[in-house]
Amino acid sequence: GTCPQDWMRFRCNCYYISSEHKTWTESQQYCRDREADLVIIETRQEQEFLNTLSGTFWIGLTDTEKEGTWKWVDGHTLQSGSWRKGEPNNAQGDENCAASYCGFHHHYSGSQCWNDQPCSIKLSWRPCRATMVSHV
Ligand code: 2F8
Ligand code: CA
Repeated sequence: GTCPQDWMRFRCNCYYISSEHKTWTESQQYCRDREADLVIIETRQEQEFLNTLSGTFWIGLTDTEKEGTWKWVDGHTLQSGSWRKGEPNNAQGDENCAASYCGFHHHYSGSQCWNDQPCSIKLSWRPCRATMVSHV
């Protein structure tokens, strides 16, 4: 299989990283326009791969539908998250989108580094993940 030009491959998925700032919803639209979606982190290995990219980014996880029930963009309910200690805290009652800060802030070190944030803030970059295009 192959990934499109400028996309990175990890195992069976292709990842597109952009440096623009966008809100969670804008980021998702950007991904969907590319037949992808915000990243769903399915394994520890995938989280570790994303950590090597060392930035702050939106992930495809939100509790907009029902406060406290975190769902991936494919509709699955989150089983076990990698939240930072004390998160998600729904600060100011307005934090319904999840971001990963692993490898970015020193105080978000280790692998427990997700934080819920207002969906309206603009994060610097986010990975889109698409299933790898395979050629038979
Ligand atoms: O201390 C954690 C806390 O830090 C900030 O609030 C003060 C974050 N807020 C924003 O990013 C807007 C919270 O999400 C975070 O929980
Ligand atoms: Ca928070």
